Amino acid sequence: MSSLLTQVAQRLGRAQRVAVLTGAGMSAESGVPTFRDAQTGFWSRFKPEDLATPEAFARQPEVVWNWYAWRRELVGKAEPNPGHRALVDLATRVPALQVVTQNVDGLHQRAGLARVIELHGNLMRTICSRCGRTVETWTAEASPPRCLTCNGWLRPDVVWFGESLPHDALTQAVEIVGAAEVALVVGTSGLVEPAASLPRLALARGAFVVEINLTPTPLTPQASAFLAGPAGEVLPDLVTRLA
Ligand code: BJW
Ligand code: ZN
Repeated sequence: MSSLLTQVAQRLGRAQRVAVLTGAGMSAESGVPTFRDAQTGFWSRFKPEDLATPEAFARQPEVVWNWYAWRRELVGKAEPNPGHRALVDLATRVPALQVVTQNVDGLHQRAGLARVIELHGNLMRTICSRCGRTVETWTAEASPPRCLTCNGWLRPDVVWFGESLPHDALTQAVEIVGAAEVALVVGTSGLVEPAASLPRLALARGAFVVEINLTPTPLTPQASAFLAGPAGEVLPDLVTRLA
């Protein structure tokens, strides 16, 4: 493992363009449960895949709104972990490094990364499900609260199953991953499309694709290197070896 880490660090040290694709495992050590982790307490009776859909919101708007309100509070209290901070450090050492995240928690930005491509939106933003306006404040009288402009239900500004990803974010992600010499794929199960196809695009374009995860995923057999371990330990270790 230690010589593999050194080899990966050497690749990173030589690279001009590095893309980093992150998933929920990136924030696990900040105390944010991953998407496919068992939920705790009241929410253990629900499957996230069943809540993160427009159909669930139409059927049970109160349940879906309250689930996101609970997660918003959790993320608000969470802090970036050593893995997030290592990527900020790495960004200062590589000529062009771009993080593309599936996470909706904003922890990369809070760690100090100026530009992050968010493929699945951001939990901390709220929009109107009818007129699409971004809404900053609302009264907590109803769950979900109503838009003051059009009376539509408010919802989190995230991408649910069956919804399109933000066009610009996806276009930029494809460009960046397609042009990268090294791609780090951190803490994602690789089950959700189209994000799951990005590492394969990098491989097809000849990039050195490094997967960092606790457990193997469908990408692992194709990855150029698999670094097993928590992102909050592997990433700082990797950056230390760059010198
Ligand atoms: C650690 C760790 C540590 C833990 N260190 N590692 C092609 C084929 C089949 C289906 C489709 C297809 N194209 C589109 C679809 C449909 C669908 C889809 O992909 N379905 C699959 C489930 C089969 N995709 C969509 O609907 C997308 N829209 C779209 O494509 O529009 C056009 C279209 C629509 C319909 C049909 C065809 C085309 C939208 C996807 C939106 C995903 N949204 C969510 C919810 C966001 C809001 C919220 O958070 O509530 O995004 S779903 C959820 O999954 C969330 C995540 O960003 C995403 C990915 O999850 P992630 O990050 O990989 O987390 P986990 O929990 O799965 O894995 C954690 C990993 O970390 C694990 O591997 C752990 O081992 C690891 N780990 N601790 C390192 N410390
Ligand atoms: Zn509205």
